Amino acid sequence: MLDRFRKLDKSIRRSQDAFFNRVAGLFEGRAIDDSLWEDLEELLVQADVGINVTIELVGRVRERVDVEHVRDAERARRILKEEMVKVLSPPGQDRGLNVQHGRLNVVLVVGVNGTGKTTSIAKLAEYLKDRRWRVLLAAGDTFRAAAIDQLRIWGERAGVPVIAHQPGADPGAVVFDAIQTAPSRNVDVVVVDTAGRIHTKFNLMEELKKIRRVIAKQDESAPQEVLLVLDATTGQNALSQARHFTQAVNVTGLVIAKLDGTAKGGIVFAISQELGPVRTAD
Ligand SMILES: Nc1nc2c(ncn2[C@@H]2O[C@H](COP(=O)(O)OP(=O)(O)OP(=O)(O)O)[C@@H](O)[C@H]2O)c(=O)[nH]1
Ligand SMILES: [Mg+2]
Repeated sequence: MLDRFRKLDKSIRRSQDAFFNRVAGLFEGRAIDDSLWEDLEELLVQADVGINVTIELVGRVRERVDVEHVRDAERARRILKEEMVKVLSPPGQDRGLNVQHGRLNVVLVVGVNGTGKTTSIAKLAEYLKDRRWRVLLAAGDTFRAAAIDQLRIWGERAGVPVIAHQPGADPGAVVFDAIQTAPSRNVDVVVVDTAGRIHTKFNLMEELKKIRRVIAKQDESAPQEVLLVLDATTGQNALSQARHFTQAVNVTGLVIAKLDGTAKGGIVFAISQELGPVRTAD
């Protein structure tokens, strides 16, 4: 999944400030010595990777560099990349997005305000549509009229239909409607947008649980995916968000938005170490 999303992600490479570029840049024209490892550790910690993951990661790379008698920094950089990918997506656990033909798949997208949920849904819709999945978007963020319009515009651009009710309507009713409508439109995947919510607000999290229950009532194996969208620039608070949303609605995957243009995207490594495989969206 990670690799497949990476292919979408040209902006990581474009941005000179981006975390991954800075890591790569560190190895250019360098000898492999203690100062390289020190600089790498410093960069990873500054980027929110977290002390524990940094120590483990750099330790593993150093060990491989020793064992494999690596002398050039470019090869060391590639080893680091491999080890970073392993943290995000341990071998054997990269199961991809859990969507299957021959059934209705529901993807519920959650997260705090402004993290990039709706934008990531647009990217996901386009990604799925390109691969011949029939997608329907459900405008479950009924909180603001602008949120409904935003999803409609993205839907139009991606060429996928959008089910929306009036602003202020019950999000559960929108989701119910979308799932009911899906079979007659031969839809494979319903992607549900939700209003941004603060992870520590009890009522808001209860509302999210209710949306989840409406989905599960139609089909107990749904939602097949609950994707938590995190803002890469958030820092350590993203860990707390991940814990709360996981507790409330059983998050199945993480989407890290806004990785472009930030030197801080390292939080994804700390989170995936604690909570499992990550998906990036950019
Ligand atoms: N640079 C960058 N900006 C992004 C990305 N994703 C979202 N944004 C911007 O972040 C802002 C919020 O994005 P939305 O997709 O509306 O976020 P949201 O989580 O749906 O917000 P709410 O529905 O209000 O909670 C917008 O200005 C987006 O253009 C990204 O991957 N990179
Ligand atoms: Mg939104």
